[in-house]
Amino acid sequence: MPENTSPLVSVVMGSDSDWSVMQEASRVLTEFGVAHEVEVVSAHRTPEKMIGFGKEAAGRGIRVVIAGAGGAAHLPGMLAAVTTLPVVGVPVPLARLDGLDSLLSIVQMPAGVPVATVSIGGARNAGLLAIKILATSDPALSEALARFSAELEASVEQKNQALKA
Ligand code: RP5
Repeated sequence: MPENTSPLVSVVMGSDSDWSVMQEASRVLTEFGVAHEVEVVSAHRTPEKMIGFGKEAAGRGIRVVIAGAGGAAHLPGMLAAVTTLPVVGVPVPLARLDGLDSLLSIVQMPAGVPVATVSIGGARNAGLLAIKILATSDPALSEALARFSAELEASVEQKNQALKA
């Protein structure tokens, strides 16, 4: 499926060190032909950029923001505070605490400022969730998702048959 030229999804992360996890979001978006951008935006090291980025994302045509961060992972929540776009949060696991700190930092948002939090390191699912959000108004993407689900189902059955062989 050809990608559109202007990005519909923004994949942002607190540090370039998050890329090894966050690249899975970018990869699945590419698989589905969804135009997206990738950017390092730190809530703590580049706070002014973060606020501007969040405020301007919708105006630039972005429809979903995927934000990954580790440790004191404030980026997804702070972006959600300054944009009306849906924000999907990815807890990035660091060497210490195995990502539980990241998960709790992202998932415990106050009422009124939601972040759709995926599992620790769950960047691929974050990408798929963004695709599902876009597919609510894109029949071709919806059909691609249906094919993807059918292939997933078939792969489980193939493994089942291999076990029995
Ligand atoms: C967070 O601090 C980033 O999202 C990253 O997961 C973590 C560590 O960043 P680096 O010190 O590796 O740049 O803000």
